[in-house]
Amino acid sequence: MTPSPPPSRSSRSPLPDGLPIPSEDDFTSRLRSPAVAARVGLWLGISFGVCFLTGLISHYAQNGNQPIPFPASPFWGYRVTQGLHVISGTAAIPLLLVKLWAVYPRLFQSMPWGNVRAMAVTGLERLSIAVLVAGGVFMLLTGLLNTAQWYPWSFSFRPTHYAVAWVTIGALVVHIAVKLPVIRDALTGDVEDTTHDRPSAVETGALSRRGLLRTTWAATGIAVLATAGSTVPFLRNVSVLAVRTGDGPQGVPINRSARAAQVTMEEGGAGWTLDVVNGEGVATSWSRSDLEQLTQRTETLPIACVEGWSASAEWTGVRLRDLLDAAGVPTGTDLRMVSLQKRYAFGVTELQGNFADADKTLVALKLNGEDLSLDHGYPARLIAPNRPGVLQTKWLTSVEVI
Ligand SMILES: Nc1nc2c(c(=O)[nH]1)N[C@H]1C(S)=C(S)[C@@H](COP(=O)(O)O)O[C@H]1N2
Ligand SMILES: [Mo]
Repeated sequence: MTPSPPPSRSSRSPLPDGLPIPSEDDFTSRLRSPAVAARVGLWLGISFGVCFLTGLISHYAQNGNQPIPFPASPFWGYRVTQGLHVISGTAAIPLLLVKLWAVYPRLFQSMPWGNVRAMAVTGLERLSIAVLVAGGVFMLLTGLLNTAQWYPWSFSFRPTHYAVAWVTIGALVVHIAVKLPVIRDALTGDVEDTTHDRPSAVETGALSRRGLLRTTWAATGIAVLATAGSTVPFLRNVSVLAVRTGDGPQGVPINRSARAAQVTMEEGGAGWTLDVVNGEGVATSWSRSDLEQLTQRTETLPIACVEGWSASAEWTGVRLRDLLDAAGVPTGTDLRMVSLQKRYAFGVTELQGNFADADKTLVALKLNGEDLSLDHGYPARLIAPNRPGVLQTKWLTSVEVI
C-alpha cells in the first residue's frame, strides 16, 4: 500500500502556508500507532492508578484532621504504600515519554473547521489531553525532584502535588472513556494491526513495534531497579541512582540533620527534660536518666520518609503509653509532639490517640543498640508504627495534650 499524498495544508487549516507547524501526516513512523500507544498506555494507566491511590493514603496519613483515624497497624503498611508510590511514579516516567512520543503527531491534527459541533467536541477532547499531559508531567517532575529533596519552586509541595493529582486523574478518566473503543480494539488485536493507524504511519524503522515495546519495558525496569533500593533493602546494591543508600550513621539515613534543624548537643544535655503537659501545666518531667530507669522496650520499626526512602531499625526506649499513664493522660487522647527545633516545619507534630496508645509506639533513646546520635534525635525521639517518617519527631522535649 502506498500512502496517499497529504492534502495541502491550506485546504485543512486557516493557518497561512509557510508557518513551521508540521501536519499530522508529516509523521510517518508506523511505531506511532494506537496499537503501541494503547499497550504502553495500559501500563502507564496502572502506574498512575497505583501512584494516585498510594498518594491518597500518604496524604491522609499526614493530615491533621482524620475523621477515620489512620490505623497504627500493620507497622509496615505505610512503608509499603509509600514504596509503591515512589516505584510506580518512577516507572511512569519512561512509560509517559514513550506514550507521548507515540501520540505526538495527534497534536497537529487539523480542527474540523466549519462544523461547530465537531469543533466543540474536538476542542474539549484536546483540552482534556492538554490537562492530562500537563498534569502528568507536573506530577512526575515534582515527585522526582521531591525524592531528590530539591525544591526549585515557591509553592508548598504536598497540597499542590495533591490537588494536581485529582485534576490529572480526572483528565485520565475522561481520556480513557473517550478512547475506550480504540483502546479495546488495539489491546485485543495484534500489535502489528493497522486498523486505527493514521494513513501516513507506514514507514518501518530500525525497531519493530515489538522491539519498541520490549525496549520500553526494559527501560522501565531499569528505572525502577536503579532507584527502588532506596526502599527495598535487597535492591540496595543494584540501585545506582537511589537517592538514599540506607547507609547513614547507625544504619539509618538522616533526613534533616541536627545542624540543619539548628538543634545543638547543649540543648539536649544535662538540663534537658521530657515533659508531659496537660491542660493544667506540666504533669510529669523526666530527665534522660529518669527515662533510662523506666521499663525499656525494643521494637523493630521502619522510618518511611515521604521523600521516597525507607529503612528498618531496632529502636529501644520507653513505651509512650507508659509515660502517659504515669502522667494520668487518658487513652485515646490526641497529642502534640514538641521538639527542640525552633525553625522550619516538623518541629511540632500531632499524634493521634490511637498511635499514642499503640504498644509499639516508643519514646526512643537508642537506635540499633547505641544511644541515638544527635542527628537521629538525641536525647529522645518519637518512633511509631505505620507512620510517615516526617511525623517521627526527633529531639522531643514535650508531649502536650491537645
Ligand atoms: N524535629 C524534627 N523531627 C523530624 C524531622 C525534622 O525535620 N524535625 N524530620 C523528619 C523526617 S522528614 C524523617 S524522614 C525522619 C528521619 O529520621 P532519621 O533522621 O532518624 O532517619 O525524621 C523526622 N523527624
Ligand atoms: Mo522524611
